[in-house]
Amino acid sequence: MSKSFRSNESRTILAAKLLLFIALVYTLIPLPVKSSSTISPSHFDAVRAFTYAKEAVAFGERPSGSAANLKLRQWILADLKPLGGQLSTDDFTGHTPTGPLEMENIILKFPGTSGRSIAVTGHFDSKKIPMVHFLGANDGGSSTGFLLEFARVAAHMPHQDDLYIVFFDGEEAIGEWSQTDSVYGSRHLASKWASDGTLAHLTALINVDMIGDKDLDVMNDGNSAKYLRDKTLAIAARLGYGAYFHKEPAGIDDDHMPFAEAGVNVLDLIDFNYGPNNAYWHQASDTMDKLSAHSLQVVGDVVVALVEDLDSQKK
Ligand code: 1BN
Ligand code: ZN
Repeated sequence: MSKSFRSNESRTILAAKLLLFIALVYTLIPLPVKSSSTISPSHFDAVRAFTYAKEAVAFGERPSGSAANLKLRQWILADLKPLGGQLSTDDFTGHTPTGPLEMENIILKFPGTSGRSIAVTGHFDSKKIPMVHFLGANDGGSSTGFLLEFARVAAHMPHQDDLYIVFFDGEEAIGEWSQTDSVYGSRHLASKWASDGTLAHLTALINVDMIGDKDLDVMNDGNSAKYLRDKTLAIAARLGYGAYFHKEPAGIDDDHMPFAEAGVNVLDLIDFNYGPNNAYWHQASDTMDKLSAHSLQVVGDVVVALVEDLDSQKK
């Protein structure tokens, strides 16, 4: 047995021990957890949407015309600005039962090349309810958080159509909900877009409302276009989210209606079953603890897939 053979042998053993040590170290050190936003920039990050909703709700009661509503608008605009795209405001006077109120929709557009457009919308105002500290975490907060995160996704999404993200003011009625006392922002924008020709290019408008409820069950709104409802159900089933979407249609009034009445293909995604017997709706109990990031993830994934599907269509 030569000396060199023995040293070769010990070198081999040493190398094996070293490899074993490296393998052990690798199994013991945890890999950094990938945040969902590092997976892909066009992935909807519901934790971010939830945080945005919480931040919006922290502005307090935010009815149209209030100081908090104005501050919230400034905050939304500041958040959207770095995303690029064409950011604008649509200022108008809402003629309410208690007098005129200055209101403002916020519009972000990512122009495409197809000559067609898709809009994703929701409201940021909260209802003013006398004697009630109404924060509207789900009703106003969830749509605001959702749209801020969707705007970030849209900024990274390959698209042929113009993508519009619209934050409506004045969704809530000042008094009793009626045709003339409700959806001030969407009525104003539908009329404006009809006049300036934008509406003629709009192939779909997807409105979200009250989509943060922990116990998510999204309506199959009978006032929405059947083909958009069917696409939504098919996408939800494909993503494993079928259980969160009602199959039976039932109609509901919301910010999509002025566009539906103007002939646009619309879809309203709303969970109008908030708390036992809808007990949290328009109540002081509509607070952040009733919401979950998972519900925002379900709706976010479905809306992203739906927009991708609609955008890829050759019409
Ligand atoms: C949704 C949230 N809505 C108001 N806040 C619209 C609505 C109004 C739904 C009346 C049902 C009845
Ligand atoms: Zn409401």
